[in-house]
Amino acid sequence: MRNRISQLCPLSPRASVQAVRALVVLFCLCSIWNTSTVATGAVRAPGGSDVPNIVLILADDLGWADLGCYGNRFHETPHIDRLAREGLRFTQFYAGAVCSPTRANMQSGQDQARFGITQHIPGHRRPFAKLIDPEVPRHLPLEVETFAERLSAVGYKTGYFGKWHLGGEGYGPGEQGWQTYVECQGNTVPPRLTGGVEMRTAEFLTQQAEQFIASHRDHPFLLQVSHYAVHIPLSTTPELLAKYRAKPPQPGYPSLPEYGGLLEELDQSVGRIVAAVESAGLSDRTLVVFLSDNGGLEHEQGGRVVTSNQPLRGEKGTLYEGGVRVPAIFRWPGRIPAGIVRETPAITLDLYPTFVELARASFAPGQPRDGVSLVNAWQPDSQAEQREALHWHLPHYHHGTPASSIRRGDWKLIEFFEDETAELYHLARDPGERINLADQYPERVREFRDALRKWRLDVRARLPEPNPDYDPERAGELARPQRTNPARKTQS
Ligand SMILES: [Ca+2]
Ligand SMILES: [Ca+2]
Repeated sequence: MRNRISQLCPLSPRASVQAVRALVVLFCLCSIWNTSTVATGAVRAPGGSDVPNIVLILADDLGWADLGCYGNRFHETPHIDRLAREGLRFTQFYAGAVCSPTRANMQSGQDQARFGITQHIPGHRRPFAKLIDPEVPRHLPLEVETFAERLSAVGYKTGYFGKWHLGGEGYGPGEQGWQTYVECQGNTVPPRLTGGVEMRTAEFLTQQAEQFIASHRDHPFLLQVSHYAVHIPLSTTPELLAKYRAKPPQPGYPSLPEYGGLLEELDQSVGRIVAAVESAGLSDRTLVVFLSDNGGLEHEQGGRVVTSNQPLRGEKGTLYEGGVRVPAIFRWPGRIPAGIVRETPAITLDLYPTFVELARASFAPGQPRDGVSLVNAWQPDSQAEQREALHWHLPHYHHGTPASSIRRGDWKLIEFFEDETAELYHLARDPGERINLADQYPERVREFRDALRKWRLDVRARLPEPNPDYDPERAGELARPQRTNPARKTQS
């Protein structure tokens, strides 16, 4: 049985249509929810009782420096911090620079540049900027086999709750292997979707997750909870707002009460989802993964300061570390030793092969695999880098200008398309990317740029082009996407 609620922007005509559709679905949802989930779980899958349940909790726009276990002293995140104490915390885990690219690579196990989902869907454009950026497809292709589809094939029950951002009607979680799903956006869920009163989204998603876990305790399950927190527009409960307004700010840190409260809502949700796993008696059979989909947003468009990724440089929408390095924690009592901290780089692409390996599922024949399994990361002797390089391709204007980047070992190069310049950093000595070493190491710059160009050709990455309407005075102006020519641009 498939369920879907889609709550989109109230100003969009498409949203109005979907809201009406969602209202209809809601009545179905309320009446069939219990039967759809309870009826699924009498026996464990043929794979055996030793394949784990997998719970993936995704935060939205949560920054690398926002959590207590990553050093923050203003926010209170005891439940997420507890996961870190009881499991594995990565210090150099990466995602894409914005929402849809990360979600595309997570679900597909392939770099998002292969699909052109290198910007949030539907993207935005700057008609007078120096470059015209490639158009972003409106959805993840259905023919892509997601990890939910691969785990479904070996008997897992799959549930998806929250933000999707990989396509609208016909391209949602239900079309990509998620058997039970509720899709919603925003930090509140209106009464017409809850069937009662307006509800905080974190609370709503938590309730869906608790029900799903309780209903599937006797069968291997894959659960993804995709929170909207801590995405703007910021809001929180009156109680949490008052609590954080009364709290002394952390010196040198924005310490926004609305942000702190919203993050605490997220933290409480994590605590309750883990409690649901524990009360179902599934702790030692359940991998819980918590991470963010991109780096923290430091500035809203109007200039308001939101959070800080310090000591990292940059923010969401840039390829500096603050844009792509995210918190990531794995907890599985009895299998992952408590309190491990890994500095080995890893990336959201790695979740797919990790889950396929743990579930004893198989990869889709012929489908590229761009990540590596992280199961080795919690073995006692594991420190080795398993891949040659990590790559990012962001050929769009977001909080920076169009760029690509590559990391090999401790070295990272960012290539900017507007002026064809490059910056080179040594992340171990300079994690804040303050000292550009490009002039000192021209050979390394040449080598990295060649490797980046070769990778872009391999994944058929789309590139920006010179803009004949370029106007330096108006370069920052935004326009709604209206282009109709979907011509695929590839590097030549
Ligand atoms: Ca995001
Ligand atoms: Ca598919």
